[in-house]
Amino acid sequence: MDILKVTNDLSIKRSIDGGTEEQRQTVKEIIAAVRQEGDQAVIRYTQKFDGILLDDYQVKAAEIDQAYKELSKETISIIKEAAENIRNYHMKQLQNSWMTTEVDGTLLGQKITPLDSVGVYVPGGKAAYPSSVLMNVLPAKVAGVERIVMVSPVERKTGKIPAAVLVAANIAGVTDIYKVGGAQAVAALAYGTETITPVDKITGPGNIYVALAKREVYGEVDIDMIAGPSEIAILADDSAIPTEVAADLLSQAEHDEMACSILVTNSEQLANEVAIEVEEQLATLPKYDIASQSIQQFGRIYVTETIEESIAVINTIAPEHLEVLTVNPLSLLGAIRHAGAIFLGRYSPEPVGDYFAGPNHVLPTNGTARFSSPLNVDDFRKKSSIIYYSESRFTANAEKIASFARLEGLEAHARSIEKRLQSERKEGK
Ligand code: HSO
Ligand code: ZN
Repeated sequence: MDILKVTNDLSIKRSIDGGTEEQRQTVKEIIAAVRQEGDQAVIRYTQKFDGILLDDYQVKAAEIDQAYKELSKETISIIKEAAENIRNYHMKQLQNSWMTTEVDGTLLGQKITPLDSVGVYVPGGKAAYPSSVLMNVLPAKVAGVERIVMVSPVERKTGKIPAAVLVAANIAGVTDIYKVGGAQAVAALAYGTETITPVDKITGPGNIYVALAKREVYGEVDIDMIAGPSEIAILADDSAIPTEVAADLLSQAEHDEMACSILVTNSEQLANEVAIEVEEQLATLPKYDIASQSIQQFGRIYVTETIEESIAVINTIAPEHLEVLTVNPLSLLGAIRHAGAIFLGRYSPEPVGDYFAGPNHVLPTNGTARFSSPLNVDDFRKKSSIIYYSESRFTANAEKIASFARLEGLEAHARSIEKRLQSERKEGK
């Protein structure tokens, strides 16, 4: 891992793949076919891309029972405990509707309503993470969404969705599960088929075809953010333990060749020791190929003069995950402005948050923590404004409102107000 001087260019932006023209065209064709032909197209594309012929692609209760049997009691209990922690954390995010009452009888307020239905996409292959099932489904559940459906492609060799994914979905309270992936699954969620009733919002990560399909159906339905590859930044001083810092950097590197791991420290000695340690630990990782490419391309160590300078670097990067490994991490919290999730101290390495602590692991990447937040309950609820004007307040303000309307040249607006004034009513206009 290279040790670098802080420069003006701290950018870690790795372009989010916008796909090729051919890929975009393919996705458009798939969506159009699913819109027109429904299930027939879903089944055809699943056979073409996943090599599996499904006649009925809804997961049955017996398949879920079977999935529970394939997991140990310990595994099931760990998933349940993680789900409980995630549920409890997200319950704290719930906001109430509110209403203010004025003495003249006027009411103003905000009513909060959950979305009716949500579709969660769970990718197949190496990224079929049961933890991500919990992280996408539970905020929707806590928000009060009634129908939460999950779609996921089956594994080629078994023809099934992995047992742990099915069990996590069941524990989190998914309503229906469908064995379908790719752009055809996104299209089915957005437009509906004979089997799938359309949903209002689609969340969850996927490959380039899934990302392009989500972009394509946005507007017809809502979508979550299109997440980039994972990233971790560690802010450390000379109290940090090099073996632990190195292990934490590698924990993100193993996710993806494009994942990004950065150490920012005011200790040159720590920087040197971590650089050596990363190479040593890397060699023994089962995911060596992925992690080594990630470290080589996107691994960085920045050394600054002071810890304040290190914090400034962190705020510029706005990392998805930030670990603070300093003598007194809590004392630095106030100065940290931009990070998706902040892990404080030695006993809060990032995997604590990936799996168990309760906060969501779906986080803003690519510097977008400057302006966006982790997936949360509000992503699955919406607000309606409430206006109940009393007669006296209306009368007191009618002229002003009509004038404002005429300022904008909107005479019909002005008349809508004036029709309700006493003088107008008497004249019977
Ligand atoms: N660190 C990933 C989430 C994850 N890690 C799932 C393990 N499983 C992105 O926040
Ligand atoms: Zn992770």
